[in-house]
Amino acid sequence: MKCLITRHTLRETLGTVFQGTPGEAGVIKCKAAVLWDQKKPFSIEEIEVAPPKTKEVRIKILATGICRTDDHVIKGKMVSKFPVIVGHEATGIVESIGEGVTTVKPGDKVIPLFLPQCRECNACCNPDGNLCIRSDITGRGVLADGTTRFTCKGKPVYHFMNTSTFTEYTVVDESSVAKIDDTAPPEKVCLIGCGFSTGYGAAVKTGKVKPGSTCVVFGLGGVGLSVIMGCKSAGASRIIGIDLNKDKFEKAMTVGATECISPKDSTKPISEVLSEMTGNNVGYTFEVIGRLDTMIDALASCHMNYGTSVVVGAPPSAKMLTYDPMLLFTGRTWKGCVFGGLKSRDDVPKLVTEFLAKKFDLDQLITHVLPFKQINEGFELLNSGQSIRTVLTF
Ligand code: PAD
Ligand code: ZN
Repeated sequence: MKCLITRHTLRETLGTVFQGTPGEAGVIKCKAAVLWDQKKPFSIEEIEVAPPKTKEVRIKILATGICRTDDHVIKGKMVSKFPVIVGHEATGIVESIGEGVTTVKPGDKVIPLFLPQCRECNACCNPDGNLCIRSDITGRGVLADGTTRFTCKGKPVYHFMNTSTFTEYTVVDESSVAKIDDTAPPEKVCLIGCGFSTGYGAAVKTGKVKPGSTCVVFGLGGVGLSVIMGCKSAGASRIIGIDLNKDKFEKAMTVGATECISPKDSTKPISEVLSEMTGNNVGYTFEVIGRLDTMIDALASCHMNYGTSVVVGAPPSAKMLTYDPMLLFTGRTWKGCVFGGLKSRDDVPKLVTEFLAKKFDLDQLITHVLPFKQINEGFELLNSGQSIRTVLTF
């Protein structure tokens, strides 16, 4: 797709790069997939992308993955303002920077971060924290200064979780972008911006899976498969995958599951089935679906005393959970994590380097690659259960 860029000339190298003084780039007109309202398809529109203000970065997107969290916005399960540009799992090239930006420069290959790392707030300063105060998990839909950089047909268009990657160009705060190795393949490492890191981190960082343990993963989508990869790399000896869709089992076994079951195959509660299968020895469970009933199932399925259960699936907005406190009284640990508990700006470049060193394989997660303009088809593949990750390329 062609972009019309005003006020400055372009250089085509790895991407489109503004060579002038920080803060002096012009408005970019480009194509974006706009969601005008919930429960509506994406509409490819021409939008205006304002230049980056102080401490902001404008990025040309090269590739972006489709994640269930984007679909939660379409379905109204996650709070958002409309119109909005969603998408949060991408690789891009820095096109221009605002004043005061020091950690990236035009031409750098980067991953936008839906979980920022300002390196100043309590969560960023605590070695165990990662939920930066600048995170937009409540759906404000604006950058740090309280405004948006997108307009379409004269109307402001909202941002999504500090990223908005279903567009040829986006603007993010400097705290929401990490420079990565220049040689990284964009259509693969985009998954490190969300799905892979969320799942892998949930196992190694939040769950702290121990060697020799038994792990159970509820939900075998892109994030669940990444949990399996994390459990395997942490040395788990048994990894049981659970999904209603048995078509997901083969891939789960390929990435490290030792067996897979469907809750539909037994009339007994899944916690009993798992207890019988393992001799009552499930060390870790991970809920990677985003449903209240499976969050309780996962909690009840880990060992009543030394088990740990991690909520990874995004909870539906404004829903409450009722559970028997005896589940916790006996000693279980119940945790959750955003972005796998990882510190985004520190850990994303390291994961890219580990990927390049072949420590893990992202190809297993990518089932489809489509041109950006076929975004609606990408979501149909997700909703029909056919895809793990579809990557859109520009
Ligand atoms: P996905 O939809 O590709 O995978 C979910 C899987 O769960 C599918 O294979 C379904 O068949 C299966 N499933 C659905 N219902 C059930 C059920 N009742 N019992 C068993 N299996 C079932 O999604 P994904 O892998 O992209 O994302 C999974 C969740 O993780 C989703 O809620 C998403 O919003 C969340 C997420 N959280 C974070 C985070 O930072 N915590 C980041 C990214 C995604
Ligand atoms: Zn995601």
